[in-house]
Amino acid sequence: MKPAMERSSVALACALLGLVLAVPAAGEGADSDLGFEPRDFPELAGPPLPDPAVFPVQLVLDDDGAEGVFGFGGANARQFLWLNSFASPGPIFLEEIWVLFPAGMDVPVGGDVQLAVYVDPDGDPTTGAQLLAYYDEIIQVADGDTFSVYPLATPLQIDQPGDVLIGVVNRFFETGVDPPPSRPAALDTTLDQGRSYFALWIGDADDPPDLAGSDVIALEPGNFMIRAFGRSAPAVEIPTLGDTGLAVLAVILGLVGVAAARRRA
Ligand SMILES: [Ca+2]
Ligand SMILES: [Ca+2]
Repeated sequence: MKPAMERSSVALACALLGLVLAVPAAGEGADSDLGFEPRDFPELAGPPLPDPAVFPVQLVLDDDGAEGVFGFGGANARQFLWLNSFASPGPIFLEEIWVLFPAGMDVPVGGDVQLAVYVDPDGDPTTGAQLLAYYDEIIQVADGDTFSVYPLATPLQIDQPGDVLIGVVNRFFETGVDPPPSRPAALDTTLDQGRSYFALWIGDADDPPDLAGSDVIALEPGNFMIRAFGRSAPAVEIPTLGDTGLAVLAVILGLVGVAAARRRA
């Protein structure tokens, strides 16, 4: 991973300014720049939500159906990270991550993606967040109808307070090399939750995708089709003394007091 301090903030600002200037208005559908493009998706993507008895913690922002795609097409196609920020779920074991990939957007089945999990104590992804874990995976399905489902080999215990961010990097694509007109992120725009973001680096995303070297930008509007599931972890308990322990402590303190009194006598 390249240290953030090696990066030129001026160069990044210039790169971002170029992208922002190139942003088409939502719905214009230009395929050469940063932006949103309406697409037809099935109304209900599968599989159905898991049984809450299996995964009581269900981190979901979308309504099952995407209405469009987001990303950077043509000459500006690039690696980036798209993420959802889930309001603090408390201590959890994270066990599965789901991502819906669109059809017809040069998203290759079997292509590399990277999943990343962060915790964000201040609830503002634009100020960065702590990378907890990342997973190198491949795209299972890219039909706009079926989530790729990624069970974590080991449940990820998240004890730290804060929002949980789950993101995806399109590693199947190398920035600047034979750029396809790809917008790989499926987007639900029915009811904006205001909790989706994307992160840009100069060139390819850092590996691992530490946000310290990136610029994180709020997506407006829409919710990325990224979900996560797990179960609550037991809260960290502060040891306490029971009745017996308190009685023993009282006896010990009494004996200490008697001993001290005798020394003074
Ligand atoms: Ca929708
Ligand atoms: Ca933050």
